[in-house]
Amino acid sequence: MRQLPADEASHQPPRDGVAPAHSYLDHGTTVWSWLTTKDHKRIGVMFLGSVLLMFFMGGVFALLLRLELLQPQPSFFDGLTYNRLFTLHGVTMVWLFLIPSIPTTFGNFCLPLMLGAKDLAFPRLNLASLYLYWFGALVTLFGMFQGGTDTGWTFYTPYSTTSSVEVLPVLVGIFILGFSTILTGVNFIVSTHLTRAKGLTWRRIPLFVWTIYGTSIIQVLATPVLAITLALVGLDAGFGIGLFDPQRGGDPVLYQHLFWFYSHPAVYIMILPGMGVVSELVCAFARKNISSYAAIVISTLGIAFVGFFTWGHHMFVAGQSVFDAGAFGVLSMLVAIFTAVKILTWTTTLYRGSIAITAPFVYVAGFIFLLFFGGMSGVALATTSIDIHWHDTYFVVAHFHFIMVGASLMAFFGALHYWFPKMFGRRYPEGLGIGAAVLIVFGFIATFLPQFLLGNAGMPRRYFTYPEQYQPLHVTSTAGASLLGFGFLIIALYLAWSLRWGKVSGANPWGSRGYEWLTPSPPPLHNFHEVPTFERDVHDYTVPEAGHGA
Ligand code: HEM
Ligand SMILES: [Cu+2]
Repeated sequence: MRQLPADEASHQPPRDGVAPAHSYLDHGTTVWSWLTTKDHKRIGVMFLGSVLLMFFMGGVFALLLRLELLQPQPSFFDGLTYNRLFTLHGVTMVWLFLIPSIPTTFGNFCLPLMLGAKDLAFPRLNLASLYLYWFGALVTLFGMFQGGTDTGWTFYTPYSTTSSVEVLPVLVGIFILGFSTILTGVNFIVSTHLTRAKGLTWRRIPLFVWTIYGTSIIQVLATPVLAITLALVGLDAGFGIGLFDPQRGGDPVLYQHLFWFYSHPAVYIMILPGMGVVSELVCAFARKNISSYAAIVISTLGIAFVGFFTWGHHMFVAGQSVFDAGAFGVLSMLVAIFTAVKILTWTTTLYRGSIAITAPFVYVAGFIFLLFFGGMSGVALATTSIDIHWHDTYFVVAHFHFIMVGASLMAFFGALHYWFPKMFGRRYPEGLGIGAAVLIVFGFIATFLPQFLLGNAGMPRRYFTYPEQYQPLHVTSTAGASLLGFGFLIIALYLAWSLRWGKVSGANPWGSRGYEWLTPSPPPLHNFHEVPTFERDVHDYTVPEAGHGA
């Protein structure tokens, strides 16, 4: 196992907690200077604070759900409250946390640094994306708390359009959030095409940038479909046009097609950025270039493209023809092949690498391990004959949490620990970081592995009462969820502490060859004292690095 390079700054005594002079952090210390900034780094940091708050809220809803599921009979909540809680949890975790999680925070912060640019192509638009996110989040949360929305995050019709439950404010909120996502996507696509520094050819841009690029294409193409769908549900619920109501000649299955035509590609908006983080961290902690750059780029674009043709696998039991079900099944498995190419490329890069065990690396190892299982359970669910048995059971709940939590969330926390020193110029206690990461990975397995068994035994999702024989597995799952909660609490505490009292970090504490480490920590407002010339491949560890961290 390799020791990390001595971080030259860590030998200097901390200077009264003041970060190096003239970083982006101390260009204006008033709240107003932050609220009116056009700096991608500050906007990234404000998004980070916002999505972490949403994750905390979504996590509390999850723990309340798990608490109720300790007992087979109703204990803390009634059925209506349980339905409202999983709606709150699902909507918060999907639209307020995971979709913006990596692109708007680390994407925003790192993209210009990785492209050798001063900022994104449209700085004002970037700030507008943040305000739209805040406004959309407020309207969505107000709608759910005030209206008591209990439809689940899928808003299936005709229940969402004919029942007395209030869905309109929530739909409006998610509609606004969609525009924040679209504007961010446009900004990232144009920046990748037009702001690259000299010498930075497409064959050289970091793999994280490729995944943000692929994600942005999905965001720009798929999100308008969600906007139209939500508008139609709003019209149906508000004016009774009956588009999705069979009693008035409408078709509720049409809603499912429209909803999943967006929501399945949306799962790649939630996983592709994480895959990009893993490609960066695998190279940094194995001190090796990726074993195949082309394999990662092609599989990224492959997932983004084929992902648009698989939505029907959510509707195998909605009266689909055998041909359609077969076609959607095969296309879904094609996505699994691209995912397998990534897992193979990461593992061959790690093979014979000089691995440094750090907190970010533990999250990467967890990501690869859990994505493998999450992916394999996805292949099984894409097989129509088996899915008829597992549809709408805890097997499905386990499957998507393996991908959304086991993979995406691990990548998010890996990225947070990896780029924390660059963003804030401070180190966090590595030992505690590794311990918390291990706790999170095992807490995750204890929470969601039992749910595969529950689902296979017939436990339906969204039920809050169940036959007694399921109790041991539910209790194990809740115990695991508490470990997860405890792990996230420890992380919140030591990162908050490190912001003020952590060791001052040097420019490149990991000895990484990522281009973003060519600038000081934290970076100056304009990113580089002099724009680097990109003469080498990113993560090329074969050439000695002169003045790295200049
Ligand atoms: C961190 C720990 C988490 C725990 C312990 C957890 C737990 C749960 C539980 C108990 C349910 C309800 C299952 C049911 O009654 O059917 C649920 C549903 C769900 N979770 Fe999580 N969850 C976590 C994280 C996440 C994350 C990060 C996402 C991100 C996308 C997410 C997305 C969802 C969705 C979409 C549903 C379905 C809600 C519905 O049925 O409408 N969860 N989760
Ligand atoms: Cu899907």
